[in-house]
Amino acid sequence: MLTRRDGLIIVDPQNDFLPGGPLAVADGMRIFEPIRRILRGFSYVVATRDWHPDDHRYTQRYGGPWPFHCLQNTPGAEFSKELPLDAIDEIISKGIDPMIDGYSGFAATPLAEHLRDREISHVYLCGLATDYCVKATAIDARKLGFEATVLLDAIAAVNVHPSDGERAIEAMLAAGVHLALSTQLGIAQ
Ligand code: VGL
Ligand code: ZN
Repeated sequence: MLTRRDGLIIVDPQNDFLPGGPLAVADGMRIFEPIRRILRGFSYVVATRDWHPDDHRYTQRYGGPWPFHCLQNTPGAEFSKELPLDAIDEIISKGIDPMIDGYSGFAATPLAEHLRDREISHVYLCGLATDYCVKATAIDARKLGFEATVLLDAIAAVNVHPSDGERAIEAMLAAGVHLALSTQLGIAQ
């Protein structure tokens, strides 16, 4: 059973990562049904958002790997309409510094402080994308001393290479991240 020390982190549920966007995760829409089902079972829910300036060094214009995505204050950076905004307690913007990738929700953000203020010791992670921002956020959570569980049915991978999602899960396991399904949390339906 979940307690007040458990928090939910929804990583980057933004339009640009969904079908039609410049960095679309093919089966990205799959995250929303489980997210809506479990959201209200958590006393603290954080959504992170990729929030890049237009001179971000990880965009292809500057020799980086990515097309322009999640530019600050553009429709592509908005949360999907599938996400119930009223159930989000905190929005964490990341990727603002043009020189750092900003994959992790903890990179140059107050996320760890917010979690500690709330005495959250265990974070559950879902969202986009498994092989970048979910992975980086989960591994950083472990490094910062939090228990971390990734919800396998509420994540989806970019898969630039076909097995990237699986490799990301292996890397998370090696960092001490637990795996679970949204249906195993004991949240009443
Ligand atoms: C992401 C690539 C670039 C993500 C963000 O949210 O996983 N991936 N920026
Ligand atoms: Zn990005």
